[in-house]
Amino acid sequence: MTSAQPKAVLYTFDGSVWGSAPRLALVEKGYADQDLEIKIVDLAKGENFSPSYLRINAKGTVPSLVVPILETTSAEVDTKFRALTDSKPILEFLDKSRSQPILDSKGEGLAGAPAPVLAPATIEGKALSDEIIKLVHADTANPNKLFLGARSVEELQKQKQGFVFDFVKNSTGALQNYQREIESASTATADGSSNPRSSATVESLKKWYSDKLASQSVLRAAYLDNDASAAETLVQETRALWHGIATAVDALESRIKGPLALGDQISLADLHIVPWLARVLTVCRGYAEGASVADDIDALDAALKSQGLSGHKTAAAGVGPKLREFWATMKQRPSFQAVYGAGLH
Ligand SMILES: N[C@@H](CCC(=O)N[C@@H](CS)C(=O)NCC(=O)O)C(=O)O
Repeated sequence: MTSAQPKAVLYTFDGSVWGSAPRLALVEKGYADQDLEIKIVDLAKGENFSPSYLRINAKGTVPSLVVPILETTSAEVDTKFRALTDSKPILEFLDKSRSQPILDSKGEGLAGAPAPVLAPATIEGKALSDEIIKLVHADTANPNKLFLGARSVEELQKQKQGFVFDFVKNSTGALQNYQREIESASTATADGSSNPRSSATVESLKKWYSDKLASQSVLRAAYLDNDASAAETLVQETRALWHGIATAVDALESRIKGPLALGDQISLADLHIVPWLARVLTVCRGYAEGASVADDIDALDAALKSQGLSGHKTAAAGVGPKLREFWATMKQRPSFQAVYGAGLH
């Protein structure tokens, strides 16, 4: 990516789990600030639900990476863009786009930061990497749901006094506003004829907002409407989620080679584990409420042990040595300091 070329744009939010994965990758890969543009999509204000953002990422999630594709087949060089809308392909793209052969071909040689290869070198390594990435992205261990959840009605009352309540209120409010706007949008053109394209867009947006609001109904009713049965459902869902988290912690303990996921070398899998674990530890620190823990990972240890999560190795014996070593090693890295230096999220 030289300055003559159009730049890629990363849409992200600093407090988000998966938006932190490309942030870590940018540092690990040695990208400079000017290599790509970063645009903040404020999830706490529901900016990810705006029709303009949904045109970039139809799931309404961060991160997204919009990358230029140079078309050189015609006489003139034309730039088109394509959007990557999931952290896994985004990290793979960032890995490939700054490699030593590319730097050499641009004559940038050894100038600037090194560009380590993050993709595993072997078929076996790739299989393990894909397995680890899949397990931390499993919906059964979803760290965002954990953050918005509560293990008891008392815990929900506490959540209602803090940031989570504001988050649910503001992002739901934004979603409802966008829905109202689209419901009242006219698809008629100036001459009174209907424009099929815009009418199809309006219809698909209407459906999107209605589906999204339906998917958040338990959260909304539990937080904003003080609905007792929704509160109970949320508690049951959060308890089930803790089994998923414990399963993921067990799996990480048995899969991580040590000290990092695939051994000594940093790889793509590490940059997916860290955001997941950082958010899980943030939630566990919240449970511990100011109680002093020697290390963040001890808060996870305490949370796993205190919940009677039978059938999970690490819930019975505590967080194992592999995950502890992984966390201690990653915390030393400049990428970790750049993304989490001000605190876990
Ligand atoms: N599989 C996606 C998940 C992205 C995701 O869930 N992002 C969260 C923030 S960490 C989000 O944008 N949530 C907003 C929403 O779901 O409404 C990825 O890895 O990029």
